[in-house]
Amino acid sequence: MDKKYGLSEDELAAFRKNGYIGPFDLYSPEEIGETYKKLRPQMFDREFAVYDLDHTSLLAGYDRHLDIDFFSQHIMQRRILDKLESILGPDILCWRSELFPKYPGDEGTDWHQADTFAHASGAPQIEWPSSEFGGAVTVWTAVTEANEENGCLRFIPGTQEEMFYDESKEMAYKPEEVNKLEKDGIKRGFFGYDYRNLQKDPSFVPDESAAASITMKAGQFVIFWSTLMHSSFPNTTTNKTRLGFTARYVPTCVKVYPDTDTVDEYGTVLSLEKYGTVLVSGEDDYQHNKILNSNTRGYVFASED
Ligand SMILES: O=C(O)CCC(=O)C(=O)O
Repeated sequence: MDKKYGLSEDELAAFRKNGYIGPFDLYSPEEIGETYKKLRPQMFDREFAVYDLDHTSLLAGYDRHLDIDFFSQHIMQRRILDKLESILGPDILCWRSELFPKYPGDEGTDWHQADTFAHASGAPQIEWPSSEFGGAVTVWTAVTEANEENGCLRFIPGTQEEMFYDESKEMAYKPEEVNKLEKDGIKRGFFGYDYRNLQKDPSFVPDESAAASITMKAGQFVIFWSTLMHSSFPNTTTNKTRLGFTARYVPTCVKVYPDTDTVDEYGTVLSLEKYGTVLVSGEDDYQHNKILNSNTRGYVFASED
């Protein structure tokens, strides 16, 4: 059956070649602007959040689709899911979401690729059946406008099938030191880590000249493989926060947080007691993962038109 918002053959071919596709419209700038006003106090309110963290923690933006109704609905928007089904097939889990604010003056995000997401925790967070290449399909939604001045994403097209980083290498958490680093004249870091520590070849330098800037209107989303080489610019404005919301999806055959009930990264240990994946599409024939049917406020996950 044709999907109303599915990718066309040309779009799918472009996604396979480049590792990303979009941006696509989802909410109008006015609609998301109004939503953002309501979301701000909700983002500070952690009463129903699945992790016991202060709102100032770096990980406070993790998995808010599990307690904030707007994000619970957002991860199941048909405009997103139809496209994901074109890429991943019918049976899909959302296993992680993250809020990525960049406040005026903040550094950009270092060039990186994520295959198992072991990069900060040292333990694989997702595990594909052995024959398949890993990673997650990421949907990054611009809650505010994102441009070259306030920190839009940068992608190096076509880099998604070769890992230039070894996520099993040690990467020390040193926020005081690494936040001051400049790479090729651009202030970038990786949330207290120096991502270059994971390079397979220590002399490797990402080819910035091949990079595309993904400028986005508020309310648009872009889809990319987490294994695509990606980064973002610093926020060089004095008054324009950039906020992105990332949702990460995998097919149901993937094991999420295999053999662990905690996550230890960015200097914080999280208990996975209240965590679960969300079956956003199709059936789960594998039953590898705990699946939540509703968020912690009782909102029942259902696809949104
Ligand atoms: O928003 C950013 O600066 C980085 C986002 C990112 O790395 C991701 O969504 O995977």
